[in-house]
Amino acid sequence: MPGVSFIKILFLYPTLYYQNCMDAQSSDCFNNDWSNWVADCAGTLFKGRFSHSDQISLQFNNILGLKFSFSFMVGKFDSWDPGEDQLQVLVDDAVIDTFTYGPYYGTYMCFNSTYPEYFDSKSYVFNLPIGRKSLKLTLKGSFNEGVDNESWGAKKFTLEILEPCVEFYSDCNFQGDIWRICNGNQTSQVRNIPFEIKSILIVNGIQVKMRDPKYNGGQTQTYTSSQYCLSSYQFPKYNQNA
Ligand SMILES: [Ca+2]
Ligand SMILES: [Ca+2]
Repeated sequence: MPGVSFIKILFLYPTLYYQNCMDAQSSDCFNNDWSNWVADCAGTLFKGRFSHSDQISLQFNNILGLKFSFSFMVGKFDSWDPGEDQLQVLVDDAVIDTFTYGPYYGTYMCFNSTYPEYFDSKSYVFNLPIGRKSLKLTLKGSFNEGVDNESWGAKKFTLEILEPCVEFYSDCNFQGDIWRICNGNQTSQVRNIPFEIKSILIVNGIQVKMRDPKYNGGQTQTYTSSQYCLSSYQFPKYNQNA
């Protein structure tokens, strides 16, 4: 078993992984995440407007964690009818919430002047299976009339990793054997790993520190982003046969 003198992983909480369209007039509301449709309701930009069976999704790859928090603000525009019209939130195609509002719920702000608007903050905590490296979030509408009568929008998308993981691999580009550390604590300190580390998958907000007396003059190496090919990180017990 090869020895690494020192590996320390610092998990900083919460790990804010993704944000989009956070402010009333954020310019990134116009990027292509989720959708390139943008609507302005009384000075507040939303992705939208959507109606009928419109749905929007965002796929996250090379994301690592056991527990996540997803939040957004929904804009209910005009005449939503309970029992007919609804919006669903899906994680990897599994529905985690379904909600609706009444046609006269809210205050009159924009679009059809007969019906009011309502801005509502939504937040969800969910788990992913260990080893999963991708995540798809979807907002899926079901409305029987068009945007002139009833529609929705969304903004303030935020994805946080509540329980992040780090994965070490025996080959470059996240291939080969996997050695994984997930932690709900602030730090994790490890003294033995099962192979020479060739690549490391690290999400934003995590620091991995590694040290060995015979490597790099015993200096601590700190990594704050994924390492695709650590060709130089030869631990002593591997070097002896090189
Ligand atoms: Ca209206
Ligand atoms: Ca309807």
